[in-house]
Amino acid sequence: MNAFQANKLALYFIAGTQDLAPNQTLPELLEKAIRGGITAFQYREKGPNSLKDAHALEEMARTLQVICRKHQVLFFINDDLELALTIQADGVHVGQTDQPIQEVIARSAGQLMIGLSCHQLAEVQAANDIPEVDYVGIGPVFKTSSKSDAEPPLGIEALHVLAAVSTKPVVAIGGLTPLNISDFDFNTITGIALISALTQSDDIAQTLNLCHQAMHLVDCQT
Ligand code: 3NM
Repeated sequence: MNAFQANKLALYFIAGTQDLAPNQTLPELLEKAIRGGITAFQYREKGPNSLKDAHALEEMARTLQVICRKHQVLFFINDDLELALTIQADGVHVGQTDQPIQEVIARSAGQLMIGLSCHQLAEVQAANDIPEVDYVGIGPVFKTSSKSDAEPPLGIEALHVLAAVSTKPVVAIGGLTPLNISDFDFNTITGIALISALTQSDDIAQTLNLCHQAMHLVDCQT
């Protein structure tokens, strides 16, 4: 991952069918988030109410990928290496209990960027030793309602301890809002990943604008 791509981890939106409110659609939500200035998107179908049908899933992934490409937003697939390879996504993101990272590396052979979730020191240190891992997701920082099997919240201090150990770009995740990221040190944290702060926002542009301000990013709304 080059510096240009790492910068694009700054505002990282994650969503799947399970995260939608009754009258939302993923393409519409993604378009709104892109207009608000997100720089990366991860398509994540997981848990109750997620899309299970492989054909429908690939079709949705391709639709979302087209939208991301049009706006130069990085497009990641969560925990589905075959789909990421089939559609030539920008990257794949895996957790510690998903498909083993060495398998992902062996199969993707430089075709995909790779993100890995880490929750503790040993995992961050192990990721440091794997050159093919492009960035780490560290969390959950706060309590989250979007991941039923989430680890206990780390809190801000532990997040920063882990981020300082990481030699990779760090994307913080879990319960993040424009308000609670204001104490983050964005010299050590490259980006923030958001699900519910955006899927449950009444005004996505405003929410992202507040994130921009908290992160001291230059305004990149379109
Ligand atoms: N991964 P929200 S927490 C998908 O800790 C995910 O690895 C986590 O959703 C981790 O922004 C999480 O709604 C859910 O809290 C984040």
